[in-house]
Amino acid sequence: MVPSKGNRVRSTMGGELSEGKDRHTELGLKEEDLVDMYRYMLTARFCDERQWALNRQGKAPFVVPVSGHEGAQVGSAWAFEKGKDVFCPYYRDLALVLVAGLTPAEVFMGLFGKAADPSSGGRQMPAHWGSRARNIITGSSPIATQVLHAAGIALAKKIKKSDAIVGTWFGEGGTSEGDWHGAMNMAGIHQLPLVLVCENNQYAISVHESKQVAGRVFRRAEGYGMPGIEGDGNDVLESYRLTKEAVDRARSGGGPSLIELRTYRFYSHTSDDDDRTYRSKEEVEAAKKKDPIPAFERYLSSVEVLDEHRIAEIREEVKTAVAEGVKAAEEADFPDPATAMNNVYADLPGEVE
Ligand SMILES: Cc1ncc(C[n+]2csc(CCOP(=O)(O)OP(=O)(O)O)c2C)c(N)n1
Ligand SMILES: [Mg+2]
Repeated sequence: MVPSKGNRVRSTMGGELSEGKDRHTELGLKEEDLVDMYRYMLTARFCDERQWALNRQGKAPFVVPVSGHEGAQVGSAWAFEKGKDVFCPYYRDLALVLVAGLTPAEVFMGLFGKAADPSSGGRQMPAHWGSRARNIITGSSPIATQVLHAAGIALAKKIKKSDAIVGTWFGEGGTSEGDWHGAMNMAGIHQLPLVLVCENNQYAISVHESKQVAGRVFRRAEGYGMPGIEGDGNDVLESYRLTKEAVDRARSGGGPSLIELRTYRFYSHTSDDDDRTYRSKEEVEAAKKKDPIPAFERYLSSVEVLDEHRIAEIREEVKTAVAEGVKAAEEADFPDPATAMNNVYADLPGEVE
């Protein structure tokens, strides 16, 4: 179904994947795709748990948790073509960059600031992933700047008549930024091959959505001449379906789309935040009942793709792969101090008096 401009398309799942109904075949997804999607969701979750523990052990300076967002990220990322399309993520997109091609070892290289970090050789802030080989554009820290980068890259793709498209991801807080509105405006005017995905987790650090957006995020699309679509981000298949429609539209010259995927983050904003100061334990517990991972496990069981035994095996396999990634990154070298000024100055400045 292709929504008309500004139309609302509602997910019918309400945080629960419908069971016993083969939705994935209708979406053109094979059983192998489903198992891979599940593995990526688990990989992100286990990386998150490890990085949080490493932070508390004093081994990782700064961590941005993904837990809760895995359905929205894996589902939306799955709609793009790896090796061709361009990914402009934000700091919460750990599951997304894994789908785009980063390995757990590379993620932890970045976290520890090791030389083999593909984002920057250990120079970027953690969670600002990038990889030239995978078309992942490392972001700037001011929120929503990646949306402008994405619009610029999409304009270049259009001018060059490339059939590659661009995806960009951001939180609902990011949609208050001037950069976001500028990018939306350019995308609409030039009908850019761009898919904009909002992971609405209801908070921008401590600021609730009700103090951030007077209306609804997806409705903002209408003002910029593009379809605005809302869906359940805890439902990985729904996230895929809505994004795939937008990707197909963008690739066939139909212009940009804004997709709002509603979800929740289970931990604090970052390792430097304490969410107990602005939301209740009960609210967090209620949100965890809609955890996208057990919801997908129930779906996989109901369509007989995975049984309980196989789920337990895959969980162990993924946990081991993540632990190996952590170990490889822990053992890797830090950058040579002599390279500290590489890519900073064309000519090294003289000594400062
Ligand atoms: C321009 C700018 N203002 C403020 C900040 C501080 N800041 C970092 S993340 C963040 C919250 C963003 O929330 P949202 O876009 O909803 O994404 P979420 O973290 O919830 O996934 C803020 C205010 C910043 N990095 N850049
Ligand atoms: Mg948010």
